[in-house]
Amino acid sequence: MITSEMHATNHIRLTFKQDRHGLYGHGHHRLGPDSPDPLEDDASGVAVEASRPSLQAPPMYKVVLFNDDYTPMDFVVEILELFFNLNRELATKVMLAVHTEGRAVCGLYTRDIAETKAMQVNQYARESQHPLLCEIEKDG
Ligand code: TYC
Repeated sequence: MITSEMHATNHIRLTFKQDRHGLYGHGHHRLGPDSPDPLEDDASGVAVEASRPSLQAPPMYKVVLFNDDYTPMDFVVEILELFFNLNRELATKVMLAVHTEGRAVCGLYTRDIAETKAMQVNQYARESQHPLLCEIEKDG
């Protein structure tokens, strides 16, 4: 199985003497005279440091579809095909799950994508004069 850690690479962060002087001010030394800054390369004025790879996966959001008594089943199937890339068979199953259970998850995405999908679904439903409701929920 592929995990996000397998894609992690070590990056090199460059900092410049000028930047660090800017942070702490000239003449304000954090290190004593006998302890040269291990990050500083005096010849070039460039300090090189391996930054820690960021391994956190982004929070994920469920896109949830809710049942109502008026939206035609065919329209819900069309929505699931159009916005969630489900084939006819799977779209029909998810639509029936919403119809019988009251709600169902149609996809799991990062926040921006989940918000956009829910917005597109609600917009298309309103334009088509159906009360179909789509919301997002934080996963976990
Ligand atoms: N309950 C609707 C009907 O009987 C069908 C429906 C399914 C509506 C899923 C909304 O998200 C929904 N026509």
